[in-house]
Amino acid sequence: MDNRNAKNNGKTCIWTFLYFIYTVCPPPRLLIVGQKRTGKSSVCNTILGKDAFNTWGGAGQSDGRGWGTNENLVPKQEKLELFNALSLCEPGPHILLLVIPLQHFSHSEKAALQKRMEILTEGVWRHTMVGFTLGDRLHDCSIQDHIQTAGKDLQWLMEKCRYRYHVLNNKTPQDRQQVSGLLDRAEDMLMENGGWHFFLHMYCRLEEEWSRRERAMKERILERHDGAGKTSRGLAVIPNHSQKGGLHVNDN
Ligand SMILES: Nc1nc2c(ncn2[C@@H]2O[C@H](COP(=O)(O)OP(=O)(O)OP(=O)(O)O)[C@@H](O)[C@H]2O)c(=O)[nH]1
Ligand SMILES: [Mg+2]
Repeated sequence: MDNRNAKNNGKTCIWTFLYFIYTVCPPPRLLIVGQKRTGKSSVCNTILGKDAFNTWGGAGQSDGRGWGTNENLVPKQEKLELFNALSLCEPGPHILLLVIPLQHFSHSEKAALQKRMEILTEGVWRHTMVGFTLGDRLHDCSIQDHIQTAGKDLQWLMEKCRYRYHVLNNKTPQDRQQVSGLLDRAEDMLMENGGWHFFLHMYCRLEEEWSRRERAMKERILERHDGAGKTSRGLAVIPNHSQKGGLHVNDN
């Protein structure tokens, strides 16, 4: 945990992202990210088992949440904070713990999150896990029921994260089982990723290379099939924006 941010809420309260780095020695390194007032500091405190970070204000009230005024444009300051957070956990975090309260996850929240994750490239998702806060609000409902009934935006997020999530109730930090469950999940992710951490520079280079190859392949196919994207057998060529950057041929 980088304690440089601890008890420094005068500064951190204006941040839309807040980052705390938790280092279980040795790895995994966790970078905790999320919108304002979603419970990031509380998650850090729960993991640490002590009040290292200030938490105040309404408990996850929706009017206090948000990424800023324009969900489609990520302010420069936010980007700088994000890169700064990444540099604090050099060579890179193993896990990005995305803090999402167990409340309605709206379409605009999804759009805002998507814009921010795009900065980190598509590859960031394989290092991302959702930490649901406000676990105490689940009551009799199971987390699976919540996900199933929460609508397509949360479904989208779950698919992006390959259903890697963990529920936390920060009102019961003495419950150490929830913390060990979270860290176990983080360890599993680390294994799934072959021990690799998130490395922004490398993922940017990979994305450039994938789109370069995709462009080149598309050009070659178009050249071969009189530039219309239609083959002589009537097969339409559809670009595939997946990470592998290949092309699919759709038979219709
Ligand atoms: N009931 C309940 N309240 C929570 C939980 N987690 C956080 N809160 C409350 O939500 C509010 C915001 O929590 P913080 O941890 O300060 O959230 P934050 O994301 O660090 O907020 P900023 O740093 O201002 O962006 C506080 O009042 C917390 O007590 C939880 O699991 N259950
Ligand atoms: Mg905070």
